[in-house]
Amino acid sequence: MLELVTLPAAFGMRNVSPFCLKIEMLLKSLDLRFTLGELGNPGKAPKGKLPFLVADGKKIADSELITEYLDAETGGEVYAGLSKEQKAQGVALARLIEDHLYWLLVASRWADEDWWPNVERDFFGNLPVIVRQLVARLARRRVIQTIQLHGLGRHSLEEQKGFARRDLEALAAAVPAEGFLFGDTPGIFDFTVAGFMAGVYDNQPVTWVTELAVEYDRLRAYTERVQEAVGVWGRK
Ligand SMILES: N[C@@H](CCC(=O)N[C@@H](CS)C(=O)NCC(=O)O)C(=O)O
Repeated sequence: MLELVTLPAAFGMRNVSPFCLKIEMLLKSLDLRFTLGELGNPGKAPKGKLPFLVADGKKIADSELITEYLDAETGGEVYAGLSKEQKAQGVALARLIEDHLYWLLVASRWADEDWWPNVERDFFGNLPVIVRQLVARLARRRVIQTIQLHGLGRHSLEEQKGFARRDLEALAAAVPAEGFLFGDTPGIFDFTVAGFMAGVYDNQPVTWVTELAVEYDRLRAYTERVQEAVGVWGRK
């Protein structure tokens, strides 16, 4: 039996982490038996981030390493049927989403003064009142420093919106108007895109990234189509 350890529900989402949702979709599509576990403090995960997968008593951290593990365990089912070129496109899309647009989503939640109280409530709300504010503020400072180190945090909000718009435009052009990226059924790279966009479209209340993303009907319809096809939704 496999256990996928993810963040608890937040912001109207059952599974709020795009990396966790991607793996949940993948496990379901591979027809593997698994349970979902929750960890409120990612600092306690093997690499300080979620998800991790518990398999045969071993903890595998990082969604890409989990994907590689599952591919090996299933005899190559994860990437089956993908050409070298398709895999290259999928990896490029994953990098765009997970190493660029993701940080803008993080900024829209953690750095936005108006949105921040939602993070404090949903991520830190179950801590004792006496330490809640302190722990939340320290965590916020660390996340804002990380976005600064990444580089995107050094831009003005208007400039960040420009970067997000160009990412979303690229994604909207990359996904098909019908069906899935590379086949008749959704695969790992569809789960990467849709797992991420589900959290952009459905997080409550909307962030400034959501406000930009709703302009892209094709991307929204595709995100719904993938969730529907695999039977896994990010929202509650
Ligand atoms: N490269 C990792 C990224 C995972 C990640 O950033 N997870 C976030 C939740 S969406 C996390 O645990 N963040 C906690 C932290 O950075 O302290 C993966 O693909 O699994």
